[in-house]
Amino acid sequence: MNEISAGPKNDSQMQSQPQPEARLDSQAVLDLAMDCGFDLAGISEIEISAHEKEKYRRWLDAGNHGGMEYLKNGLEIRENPRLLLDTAMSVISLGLLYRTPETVPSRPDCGIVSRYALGRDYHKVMRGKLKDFCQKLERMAEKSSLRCFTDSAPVFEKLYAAQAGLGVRGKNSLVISPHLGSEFFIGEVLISLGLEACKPLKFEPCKSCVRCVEACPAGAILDDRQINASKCIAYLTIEHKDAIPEDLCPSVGLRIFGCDECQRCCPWNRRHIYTREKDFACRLTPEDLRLDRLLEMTEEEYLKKFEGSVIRRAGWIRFMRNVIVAAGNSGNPNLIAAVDSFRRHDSPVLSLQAEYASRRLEATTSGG
Ligand code: B12
Ligand code: SF4
Repeated sequence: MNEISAGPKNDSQMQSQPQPEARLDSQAVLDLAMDCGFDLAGISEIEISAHEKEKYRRWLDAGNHGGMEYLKNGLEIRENPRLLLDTAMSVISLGLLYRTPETVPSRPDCGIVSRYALGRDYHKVMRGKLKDFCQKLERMAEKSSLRCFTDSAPVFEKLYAAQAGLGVRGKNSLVISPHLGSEFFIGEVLISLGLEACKPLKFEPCKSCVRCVEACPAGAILDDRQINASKCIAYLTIEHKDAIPEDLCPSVGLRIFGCDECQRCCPWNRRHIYTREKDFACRLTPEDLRLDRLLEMTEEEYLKKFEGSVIRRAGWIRFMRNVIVAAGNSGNPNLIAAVDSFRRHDSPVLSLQAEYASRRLEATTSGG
């Protein structure tokens, strides 16, 4: 395994004027994060600028969030994170790399699962690590109050991570670290102490590069480091509740959970630097992802197969919907009967999706 460079650890990245209320050495906090197994760590102030708030509201107003109403409902907390911890002064952002040397080789008869979902559910892994970090931090800063999150509260995780110097936002909207690329999860700890903040990195990852914009099968990447989530395949296969609209199905291809295209093509992800986290080791093989087998999978089998995996969070209906879409895109005539059988399914999501997929399979396999 290659050595992973730690996040901002040296004093030169700290702001010159420590805040008067700081009672904890920021460098000690960053060192503790590394000792707890995180790959990146940084500290920022908790305030969100009016410009960011406005930008986010405009993104919502344009309908880019699709059906993710929680992004709208959590607006008040996002804009005022002290509603999560009223004494919070600083945010400690933490990054955990998930890139593994092994992935599932692509095969035309198999569905594709995004890299972040190949191992143990990252919420569980991050939660365990954050808990350990917070317990140790509490011992260092006895009278402080802490709360930690990872994808579990309306918090601008990418924004804080960028402000804390973990990386810089790329055109695909993700935070790219000059050391690790973008294949890392973000978690954060809100703390009642005013810690000395790190400086954002002076690093421009994208410049004139448009690889991700061109590679995105859904044309979902907008200007200004944002995406139209309602078209993004990760949204369609994970968050979207209903049948995937017929016109968007071709872009999904064989992807049955998430999408990696805008990261796979990114030059910052080319380095052979891998996670140290054993729980992220790939648990799936091509045999697990054979579309003919998945089309026959019962809910019980699904729950068993994906126990401990983030895939289980989608639920059987959404997952089978994705398998039906992929089967429809496969051009494999052997899957027609299995797809057709879902047209009479009690779930309107599955029956409608099967109708679209059957149409597409018939058209592609009959040369029409
Ligand atoms: C909703 C959501 C999604 C949605 C929407 C994604 C999106 N880009 O908005 C969907 C379902 C599509 C999605 C997909 C994925 N997601 Co997601 N997702 C989230 C979630 C819960 C909220 C993101 C959000 O607020 N989006 C709304 C947009 C408008 O917000 P924003 O992009 O942060 O932009 C705001 C500011 O940052 C600012 N801003 C914009 N541009 C710039 C530029 C500069 C210079 C600055 C300073 C600020 C700035 O303006 C905006 C408004 O203020 C976060 C967790 C969290 N709580 O943050 C994870 C999160 C962003 N997802 C993550 C991951 C891993 C993914 C996937 C890679 C999973 C996969 N393989 O399928 C894909 C990647 C797709 C992509 N290109 O974004 C990670 C990203 C880690 C990283 N290194 O960046 C996060 C942080 C989860 C985590 N805890 O690790 N996701
Ligand atoms: S995850 Fe896939 S669909 Fe979404 S923006 Fe990236 S390349 Fe496009």
